[in-house]
Amino acid sequence: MTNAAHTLVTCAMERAILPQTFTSYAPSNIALSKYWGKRDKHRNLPLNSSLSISLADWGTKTTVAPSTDDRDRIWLNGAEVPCDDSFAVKALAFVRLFRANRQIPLHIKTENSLPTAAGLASSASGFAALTQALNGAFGLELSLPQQSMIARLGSGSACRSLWHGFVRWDRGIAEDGHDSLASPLDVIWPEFRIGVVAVDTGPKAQSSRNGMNHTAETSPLFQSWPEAAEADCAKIEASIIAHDFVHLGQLAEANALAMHATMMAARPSLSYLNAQSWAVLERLWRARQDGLQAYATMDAGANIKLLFLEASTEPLQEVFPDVQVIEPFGFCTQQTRV
Ligand code: 2P0
Repeated sequence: MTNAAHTLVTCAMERAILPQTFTSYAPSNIALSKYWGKRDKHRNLPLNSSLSISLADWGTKTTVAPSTDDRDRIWLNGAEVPCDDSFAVKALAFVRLFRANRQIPLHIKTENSLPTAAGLASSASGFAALTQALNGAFGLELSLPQQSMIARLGSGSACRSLWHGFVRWDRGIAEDGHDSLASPLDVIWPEFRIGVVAVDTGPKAQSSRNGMNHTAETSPLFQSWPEAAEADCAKIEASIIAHDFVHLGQLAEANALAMHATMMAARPSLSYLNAQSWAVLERLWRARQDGLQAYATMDAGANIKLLFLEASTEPLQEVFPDVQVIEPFGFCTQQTRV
């Protein structure tokens, strides 16, 4: 069975130059309409489309350079990682896609600007930045949509991290995955804000990949998820285009809660949210009754992300003094060949 992304990289590598040092940056992203469940686990092809907002300067910077000592080496946040560490294994397996069977040892340096205390996953920005850095280092000149398709093989949500702003990942229908890639929405919403309320910053007990598969395989509620999530995605896109914040917030919060409901109904039950997460949600719901215009979304972790507009920043900070505020449209891009 063919894999469109794999074929694309293999063909592109036929015109590769000898690797040159290249640095790239990709933002992390948070889904407003979630990806949860795959129709193909090997190609990371989703059952439903999803839509995210990128997190500006919260992301990953990666440098790919030719090896100076004839072997692969990898660094994370300044410290060298052993090649048998799970982080290095995943990254090097992805790099192997580009190298095929050729001997091209590389040095890879990756740095996350996501505050550790925010407890946000960095695999989306990590694989997006690595894809861009490999594309640059080998002079492949792949387009961003092509890179999105390739980044998806590292981690599904990485395909949405090739752009800033709102990004939609179309599920596609092709078996080889050539139509399952992301594209940016032509919408700028400078007042849009994300607030991160950190609840648990430790490693999660269950990876999102395992949690997603377990839910799809065992949860009776999962049967209705793909169709409902596809409909949510279309409605959320329409509310963004219309700058209808209340509708967007209501839909995004309901979509996140529905995703968590499918997990809770899994057998055995799965919950990434803990008592503190629910306490934050209850505080939000009470504040909303008192007039605060803010909504929540939650992923495969205990932390709560709040959606609000600039005008609500101060009242929101009164309710959540520790909230970390992100301005998704206050970004700059970095991409340099050294
Ligand atoms: C999302 N999540 O749309 C959803 C919501 C978590 C909850 O994408 O197996 O790490 O590598 O494709 O991309 C996290 O899943 O999973 C994720 P793989 P990934 O953001």
